[in-house]
Formats: sequence, structure tokens, C-alpha cells
Amino acid sequence: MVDVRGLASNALNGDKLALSKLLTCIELNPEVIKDIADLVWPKEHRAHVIGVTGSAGVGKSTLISVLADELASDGHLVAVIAVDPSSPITGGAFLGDRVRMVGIRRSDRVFIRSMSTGSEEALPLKALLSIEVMDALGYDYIILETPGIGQFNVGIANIADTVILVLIPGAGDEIQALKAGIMEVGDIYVINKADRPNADITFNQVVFALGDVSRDGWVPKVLKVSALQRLGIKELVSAVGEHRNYLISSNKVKVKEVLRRSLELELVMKYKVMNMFKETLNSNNFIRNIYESCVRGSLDPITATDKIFELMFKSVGKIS
Ligand SMILES: Nc1nc2c(ncn2[C@@H]2O[C@H](COP(=O)(O)OP(=O)(O)O)[C@@H](O)[C@H]2O)c(=O)[nH]1
Ligand SMILES: [Mg+2]
Repeated sequence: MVDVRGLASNALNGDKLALSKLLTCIELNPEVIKDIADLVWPKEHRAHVIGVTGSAGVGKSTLISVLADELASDGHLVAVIAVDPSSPITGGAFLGDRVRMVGIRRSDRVFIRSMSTGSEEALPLKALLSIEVMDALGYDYIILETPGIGQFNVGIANIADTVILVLIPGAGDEIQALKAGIMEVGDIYVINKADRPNADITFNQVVFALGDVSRDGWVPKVLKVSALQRLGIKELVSAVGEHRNYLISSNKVKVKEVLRRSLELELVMKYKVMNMFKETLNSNNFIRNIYESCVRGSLDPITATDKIFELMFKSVGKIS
């Protein structure tokens, strides 16, 4: 048995290895949160969550690495959660405990966590719970790298306080194709790899595509950056700061927090109901029979679900 409380209290004292192990425990079994809730559950939201999204290869990992380093050099504690398995800053499966720190100078203020194990479906829940725990541990910024495809990306606007959408020179076609989706999601648009030709063209295309859009008083920012050459990073940090100030002054920080928590609760409920279902499927013959009738086609799935829920929640009522 892992001493989860011990790990949590060591993590609270700044022990990164303990934090890493704690997050692994939570990933394997989110139920352990119950054992440490009094220690790590944030009473109030402090950390600023930055979501960084964009297609594979646009330089998200590289950008996050320099952004984290820049924030750390300003004295902030920064945690990075990369849900991209191919992420070079975490080295993917090469690292035993999947933790590494970037940079050399400010490395002790940056904690990196790669989340590539398990089903993609479970990733948002794991990422959210990890965010909550790291928030409680006093991290000022939590940066989330998400691949630009798949379902996870859709939820990023709900999870992050500030969404950075990364594009590269020549992304004009992509902007056209995904115009509605892409242009709705970002608070800050970064044209990365601006050391390459045609960055200005793409910059103008993004500015044009955004038009005069203002979302509740926030006008999305468009920046040219070269993560590789560390150009435009300070401007990016100030843009994040401006967006953060905007969220605070317009009281939207609370709104985002409520969105995040409500998504979290929803995901936990789904997780627990599915687990309960899998358990009872093995142990309860009535439920097994309903399931069999449904998969064989003699019972419709809605009626089957109603019947299964009735039995499942009846047995829950008896236990508690
Ligand atoms: N020229 C140039 N290459 C970059 C820049 N940022 C990242 N790259 C390169 O782009 C490739 C993909 O970067 P990566 O950070 O893994 O992209 P990700 O898939 O979006 O996380 C790597 O070879 C990086 O070195 C940049 O600003 N300029
Ligand atoms: Mg990456």
C-alpha cells in the first residue's frame, strides 16, 4: 500500500518526487483524493491555468518550455502538464517516473508532468485533478499542453483560464478550413516559428480572420514568436498577464473556476458510474441479464439503462 497522505505532505513541503508519485496514484485511482482532500484540496483558486493548443509540430512543447522558463525567471512556480505523448520536453516513456525539469537556471521552479498513459477518455479528468492538486501546492502557473486534435481540445476552453493557440507561417489554409473553431477558442494567438519566411502573411491572415472580434471586452491578441530563438517571449508573458488582469477585473476568473469545477464533477460522476457499472456487471446477475438482452438486441438501450440504473442505485442505497 502506498502512503498517499505521506506523499501529499511531502509534496506540500516541496518534494517533487513525492508530487510525481502522488500524481501517479491519482492517475491510477482518482478515489485516493478522498484520503488527502483535507491536505490538498484548494480552498480558493490561485493558480493561473494556461492551455496551449495547436496542431502537431507547431512548436507547443518548445514554446511551453521557454514560457515556463521565463515565468520561473520572474520568480513564479510553474507546473507543466503535457498530454501529448510525443512531447520532447518530457521525453515520453523514456523517463521512468515521467518527470523532468526544463532549463538549467530556473529549473527548480518548474515541474513537468507528462500524461500519456491510460485511455484518452480519462485524460481530461486526470488533468483536472492534477491541476487542482498542483494549485493547492502553490504553483502560480499551470501550463497544459494539449494536442490540437481529438476531443480533449474541445474542452480546453473550459479548463484553462487563458488559451494560447499556436499556428505557424503558412497556416493560412488551416485558418480557412477551421476558421470558426480556431477563431473562437484562442485568447492569444501565437504565430510561432516567426524566424521562418511568411510569418507576416500568416500574422495578417489571423488578424483579418479575427476581425473586430471582442469577447466580453477581451480583444484576442496576435503575436509573432520564435520559441527556438526565444524571440517574442516577454511579449507573450505580458499578453498572458494582461489577459489574467482582464479575467480578474471582470470577475471572469470565478466564472472559469465554476466551469472547470462543474466539468470536473461531471467527469468524476461519469467515471464513478462506469466503474460501478463494470463492478455490478460481474457481481449482479440481474444486471448481467439486462446487459445480455440489450447487446443481443431484444431490449433497447434506453430501457436497459433505466433498468440497470434502478438496480445499481438501489444497491448503493442499501450500502450507505
Ligand atoms: N524554426 C523554428 N522551429 C521551431 C520553433 N519552435 C519549435 N520548432 C521546432 O519544431 C519542431 C516541433 O516542435 P515541438 O515543440 O515538438 O512541437 P509540438 O508538437 O507542437 O509540441 C521541433 O523540431 C522544434 O525544434 C521555432 O520557433 N522556430
Ligand atoms: Mg508537444
